[in-house]
Amino acid sequence: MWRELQPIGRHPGTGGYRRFAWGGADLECRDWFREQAEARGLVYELDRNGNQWAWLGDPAAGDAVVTGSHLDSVPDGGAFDGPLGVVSSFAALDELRARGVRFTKPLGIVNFGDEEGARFGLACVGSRLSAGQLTVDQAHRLTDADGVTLPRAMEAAGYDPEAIGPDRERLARIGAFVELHVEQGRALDITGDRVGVASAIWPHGRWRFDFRGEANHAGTTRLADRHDPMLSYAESVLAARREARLAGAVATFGKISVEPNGVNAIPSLVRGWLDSRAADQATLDTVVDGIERAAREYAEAQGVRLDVVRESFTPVVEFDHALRDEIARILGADEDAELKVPVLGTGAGHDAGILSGTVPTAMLFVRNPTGVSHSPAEYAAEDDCVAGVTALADVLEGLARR
Ligand code: HGY
Ligand code: MN
Ligand code: MN
Ligand code: MN
Repeated sequence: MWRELQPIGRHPGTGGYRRFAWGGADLECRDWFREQAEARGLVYELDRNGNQWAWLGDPAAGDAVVTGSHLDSVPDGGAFDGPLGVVSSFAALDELRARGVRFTKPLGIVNFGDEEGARFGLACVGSRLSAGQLTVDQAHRLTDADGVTLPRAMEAAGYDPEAIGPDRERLARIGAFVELHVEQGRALDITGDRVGVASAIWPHGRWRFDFRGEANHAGTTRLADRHDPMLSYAESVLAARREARLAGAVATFGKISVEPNGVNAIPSLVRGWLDSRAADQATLDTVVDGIERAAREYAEAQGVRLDVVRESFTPVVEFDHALRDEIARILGADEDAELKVPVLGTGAGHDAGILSGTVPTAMLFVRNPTGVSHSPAEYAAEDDCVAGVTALADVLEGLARR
């Protein structure tokens, strides 16, 4: 199975790790999902939002136990963020069959589409649409860097964009959703554990800072006469690091676009996208307000106009405590429920976070000794991956029997 993970994770389709929604490599990963499902005699389904499902038993019976994750990636992401959860789901099913487990409830495996939001800028599009957290109109307006809208991209991939919308009936038939994911940090490496259980997802969001200045000649314009948005942007990046450090939060300007983007032209417009996350809402608000306040001061000093748009936001997700504790017991908590299995929070968003408002949801993390993610350096050792599969199989067996 792990050999299979590598090609899926390092898809050669578009330069290795570029598995963007509805693009070539993403579609080939989707084909791989369907092949894996059909090879196991599972009933394959594509839902109205392009999420893929593989069923053992009839989901209409309800109270299904579902596991899975996503196969798309960020630009030059890693081989494990997403694919590890999907591959482990198929491997866990194989293990349960090998154990001779009889399933009293439907068991589902899901690949949620467009989790990273790398192409259209919004994370978890597939799960947000199904959970009704993204309207059809908002989704139809999503546009990529080449001006291709989500509907056009879906159509080009042979999917019907008019079909998208809430899928609450499908979600109502799920009794528990468990997403296994590579840890995007080093907590398990520090405690020396192979597998952990998630407690919560930090509140996080994406803001677009538009700095509008005055295009001019880089060589002939006196410094005193410049209204250079790049300067205001650069000072705002430093402010983001300062505000985050002060608050014990994180803030990243990870994406920028410049117009006219010429080496010898003072820009007219610099767009910077901020990703900020914190352990609680109040802290996140403090950090982002601080960054915006500093950015406005810098812009004013340069005679630059600043507009800030909040493009997406995910409130704190506290995973279902009863399900989390049941999973911890299944994974070996001792009699007095002292959790042997580490329980850890995460700053990374997940489809499980989106679903948690609708379905009892939990997450398992697999140790990542590098702690690195959203980079080719992301890693999970094979024996930790196998431990993750065994843990997931134990959890699915326990939940399918309750
Ligand atoms: O951005 C995130 O936290 C997730 O990997 N989509
Ligand atoms: Mn990710
Ligand atoms: Mn992920
Ligand atoms: Mn996820």
